[in-house]
Amino acid sequence: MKKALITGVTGQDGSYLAEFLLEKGYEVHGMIRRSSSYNQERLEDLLTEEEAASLYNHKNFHLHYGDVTDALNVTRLIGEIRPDEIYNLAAQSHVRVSFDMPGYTLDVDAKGTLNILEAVRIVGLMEKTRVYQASTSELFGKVQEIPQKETTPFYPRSPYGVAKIYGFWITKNYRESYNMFAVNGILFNHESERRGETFVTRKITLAAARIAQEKQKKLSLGNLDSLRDWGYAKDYVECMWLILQHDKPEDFVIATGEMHTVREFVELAFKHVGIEIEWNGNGVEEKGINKATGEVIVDVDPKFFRPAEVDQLLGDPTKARTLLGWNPTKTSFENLVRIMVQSDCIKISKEENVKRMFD
Ligand code: NAP
Ligand code: G4F
Repeated sequence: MKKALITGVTGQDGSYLAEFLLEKGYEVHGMIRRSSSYNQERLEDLLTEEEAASLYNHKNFHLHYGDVTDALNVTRLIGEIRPDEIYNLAAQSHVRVSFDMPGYTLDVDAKGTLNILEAVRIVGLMEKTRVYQASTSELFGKVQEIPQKETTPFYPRSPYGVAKIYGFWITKNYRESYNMFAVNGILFNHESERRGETFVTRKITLAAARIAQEKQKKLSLGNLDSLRDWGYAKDYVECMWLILQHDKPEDFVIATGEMHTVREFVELAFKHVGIEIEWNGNGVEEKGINKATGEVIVDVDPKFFRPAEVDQLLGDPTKARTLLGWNPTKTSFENLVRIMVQSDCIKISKEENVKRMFD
């Protein structure tokens, strides 16, 4: 039985990856941070009702307290678990927040990656353990060619992107210096019903669900013109695994090869709840109006603008399709938006039912 260690197991990707690896028969170890409040909601889906009684009783699933910035802890955990595969997904992953917390983002996203690689070296697992680093399309930032592929030069536009550049290069450096199987997945935006609520897609689908059920009046957003290559997180975790099963340690771009504006995402999300949006005005004055009622339900708030923006991202998944046999269009953009809106409509109506019980 193969052993995998996932850092960032409580995040969107970590929870899907843990499910995926358990299904493949892995013994899965996840690193969780100590928190004063419960932080394992995304993991609950992993468990049967019986197993849910105690997360720690799942036969092949083990959680360990840890933090990637704590080199001692990381080294001890890797030395004790001796994993065949490490998926380093832990990150301060919010681009806007990285402008407010550049130092912290550096510690987690850059130094944290070094701590993992160095731990593998120190405990003598360089030949055994394969390391996956969660790199990102934010490395391309101010894009130098369209679409972006493995050979496209980087030009990051945020403290997050800059910290992740260190993670990318230190992973490549350990591969070249120590002959380690250490690789980067350069993943473009991927979303799901488990996406954090302050990323734009989830903010939109939650708002569409709430506005349709009259629980919210208006959605305020930043840059509506921004273009992203959005895929489905569940499809992308499969690719993380495929990258580590490849016969050679290589870096891969993972994307759908299609991009859409934030505005298009909004239109489609509201269409799924039966609301047609008409746009009026430009820039900060732009408004999204409910065609049926004439109400303004979307506006622009400059507080959501970024000091430096990544205007567009479009990935070329040819290498992953050809060498890994991965299907980049398994879940279409339309279907992704539908899945997310549907899930949020159910979530909001459940919350409402519970609230009614106490009214
Ligand atoms: P996410 O939902 O924000 O999850 C991040 C995870 O990292 C959470 O489990 C978080 O734990 C954990 N974490 C944060 N700081 C940590 C620390 N110091 N030590 C240990 N764990 C820590 O992110 P995601 O969307 O799943 O993304 C997974 C990875 O892929 C990240 O590295 C992200 O930068 C990268 N990535 C994501 C995308 C995307 O579109 N989703 C695209 C490219 C790359 P808590 O739950 O305790 O906060
Ligand atoms: O959803 P976002 O916050 O994601 P962003 O910045 O693209 O970063 C995500 O994808 C990266 C991969 O490319 C990951 F590495 C990273 O960890 C993260 O998962 O913003 C998407 C776009 C941006 O251009 C932003 O300016 O949407 C624009 N936007 C417009 N209004 C907004 C909003 N973003 C957020 N979060 N909130 C808004 O109200």
